[in-house]
Amino acid sequence: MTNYKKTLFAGIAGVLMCSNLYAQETNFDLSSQRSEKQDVLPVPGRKIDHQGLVINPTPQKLSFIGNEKLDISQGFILKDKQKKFTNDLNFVIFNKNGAKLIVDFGKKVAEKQKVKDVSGAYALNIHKNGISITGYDERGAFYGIQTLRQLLESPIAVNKQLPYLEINDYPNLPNRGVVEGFYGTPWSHEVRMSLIDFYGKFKMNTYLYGPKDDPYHSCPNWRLPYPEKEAKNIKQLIEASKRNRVDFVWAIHPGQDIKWNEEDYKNLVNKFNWMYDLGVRHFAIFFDDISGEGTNPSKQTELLNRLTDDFVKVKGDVSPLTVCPTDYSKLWADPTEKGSLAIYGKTLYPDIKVFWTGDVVCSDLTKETLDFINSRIKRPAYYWWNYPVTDYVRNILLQGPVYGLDTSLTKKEVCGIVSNPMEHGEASKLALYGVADYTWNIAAYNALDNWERGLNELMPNARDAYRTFAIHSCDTETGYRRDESWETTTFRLANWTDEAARNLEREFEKIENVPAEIDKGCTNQNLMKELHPWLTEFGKLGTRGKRAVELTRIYRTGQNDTLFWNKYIQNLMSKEDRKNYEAHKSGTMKLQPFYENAMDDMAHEFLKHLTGEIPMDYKGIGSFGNSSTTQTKLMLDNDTTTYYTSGIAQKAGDWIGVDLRTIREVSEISILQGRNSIDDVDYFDHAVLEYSENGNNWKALTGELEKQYVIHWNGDPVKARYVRLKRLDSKRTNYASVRSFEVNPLHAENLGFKLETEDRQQALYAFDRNLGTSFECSESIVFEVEKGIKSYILLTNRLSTPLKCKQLDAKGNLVSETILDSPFSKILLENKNVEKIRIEGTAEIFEIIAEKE
Ligand code: 14T
Repeated sequence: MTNYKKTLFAGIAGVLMCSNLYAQETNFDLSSQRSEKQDVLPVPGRKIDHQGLVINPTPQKLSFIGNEKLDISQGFILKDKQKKFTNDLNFVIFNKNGAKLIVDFGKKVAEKQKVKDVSGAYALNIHKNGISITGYDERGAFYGIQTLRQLLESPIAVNKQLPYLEINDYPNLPNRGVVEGFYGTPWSHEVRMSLIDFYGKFKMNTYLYGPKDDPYHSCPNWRLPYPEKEAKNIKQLIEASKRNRVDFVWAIHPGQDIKWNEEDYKNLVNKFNWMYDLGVRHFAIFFDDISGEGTNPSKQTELLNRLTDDFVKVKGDVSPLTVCPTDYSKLWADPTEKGSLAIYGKTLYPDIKVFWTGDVVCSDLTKETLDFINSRIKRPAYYWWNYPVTDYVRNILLQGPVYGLDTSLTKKEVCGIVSNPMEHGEASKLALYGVADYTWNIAAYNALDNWERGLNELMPNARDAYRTFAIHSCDTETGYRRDESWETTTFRLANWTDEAARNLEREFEKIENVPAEIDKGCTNQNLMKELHPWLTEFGKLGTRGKRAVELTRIYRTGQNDTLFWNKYIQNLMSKEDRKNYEAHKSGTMKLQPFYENAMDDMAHEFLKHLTGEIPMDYKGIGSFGNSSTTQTKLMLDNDTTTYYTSGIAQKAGDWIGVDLRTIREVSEISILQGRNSIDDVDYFDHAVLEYSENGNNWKALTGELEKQYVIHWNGDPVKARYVRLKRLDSKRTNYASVRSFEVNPLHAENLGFKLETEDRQQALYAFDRNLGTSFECSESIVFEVEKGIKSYILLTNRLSTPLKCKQLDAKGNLVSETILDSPFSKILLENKNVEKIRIEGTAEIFEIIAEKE
């Protein structure tokens, strides 16, 4: 792996997988360039009653003729005028007494039927003499056949009768499909084959082959021919593409180590020739995500033009090339006359298609972004849509509606759209069902309705369960934000109503049952395999959520502390639970936050009820789009290996802080910035520490803190409810990350009594008035009894073995010994002579609360 690639991987992995192995090697910091905006827009459109007739993509024109119907109970007699389609019609029963089915194509016949003169256009007529399909070209007739298949699969055909109708249909965009262009495990051969059939079925005509981690597509082996097995597979993909009238476009990604010399030019031509011999007739060159010499735009266009002259034109049956420029997004493209895009516009042959991802890497498709790019490259851009790709959030599965694509666009502005999918090919089909619809019939595109239909298509026998999973699996949490759980209303403890609680509980119950239902109803084994780890976690989230609602009811009765605490710890996530959830998460927008907030709020109120004082747990806040998500908990979890990260570039005015829930005397603050303290880039390198009573008026606690990962302040107490670290003037555009943000950390010296245990620092968490922290006691903890105390409440997690509680006098003699076997236990002091308590055993202790006489 080249150094650059390592860096790039780290960019992606660093963002999501908390790995920063290579993060310091870079001088071209990609992670900071991925500054997607974080507004979550609602899904447009509405569900429609299709009255038993579903065709995807939505036809341009469909009209019923009268009320009459064609009887198809005897099957069909086929007139395949150009003898091209017998293999495409295996879904119909042939019978010499059947209804007539005529299939033909070509300019002349098409003109007669008023079929539009674009590739893929067709007319399908059902009338008393039978059915006729007329394509503008072979592809058009094939699409007519796909429409027929869908008509026959529709409920309107159950009685073996089809209504008389006329369909006149054509695609809005000439290039529609998929670019296998993600980082991560490339699709398997089997999944690719299944997807190619899917493209054909839904009238997508392009499959760009360019998986970043195929070494023969990119570095290091782009110069070498494919080994035999891979070559055989590619041949098969080309065959499958032909059957589906899909253009198989083979892409090469040579930019990281290409030399602009004759030798590498020959290497490229040789590779293209080998691919040509395997059957490739459509080629693309990707110059994305590279650094160094390869990025030179003049050399890039020179290469493409030369290949057009020497290879494309010479072969005669190769179509014009496609290119992805290094400046594929507005985020870092030089907009000036001297910029690479302008150079493309001036020098690149006009028939070469140029990719563009929009204003950022993962962006919505807008007229504005197309105006920007088209005016520079002097042609309608080819849109590379980075959705539903998840290579930058690999713990997420995107199952939401396809939206964010302007529905007033035409081929004058965009020559085509390819979707970059997830490494989970089968699970990407739901999104591709939408892309197919949008690219075919842009003005009629109805995002929500398309998604509703897609769910049916993918899981007809477990549709409702799949819908439940999908509606809660839409958002990326920190990347390209998407609406999620839009039918679910959650609430905070303070806003409880019985009705809202019952509704939410019902939803969580549904969620709990989803894994079993999908398991039973999903007939696509490969899809099942991809979904499985997410479904498992989703089911658990259902149980957690349901229990959180039940627990809230118990909490609200306020009657039984022991019962509440037992149920509370039963519903807490263990480290292991969290790890598993993190690896395959869904419900990040509403469901998991509901659980987290409910549990935190109840813990807070419960401790307040036991102590009579406001507990010390606090909340993360900040200026970033994800500042109010549960992500901020990662800086308050006493684990410096986990961190909150903004997930978007930092800018002027940004800040990260905490809300102490009430005004307190603050005398000490400790912050660990960055993902680590060695050359990390994700931090405020010019910052100031501030406090406020009301969140509006802020006062500084420090001067300018320059390049400080570790920030520590103590001084005369100030009254504050809010504390924050604010960015000052800086050129930095990295993410901002905080590992730990402590206010008034508890010190053993300030406890007011003595504490003896193997790890005193950790043991403080048993006395910090915060149920969000705990002490893992492995042997024993001994603490001094303060004057005026009559009893203690001990709050622990589930106990695997009972604890021993020894009361000792001043000399260390045993006054009493009792067994504690409940997570909620009370220790009553035997007499005034007891000076120490010794608790023995293994337990996670959340809090030890002293009760005064
Ligand atoms: F070619 C491009 F249009 C493109 O999008 N390239 C990559 C693509 O392979 C990847 O799947 C996609 C989504 O993560 O984004 C591009 O790769 C990046 C872009 C970044 F800004 C990788 C890391 C980045 F920081």
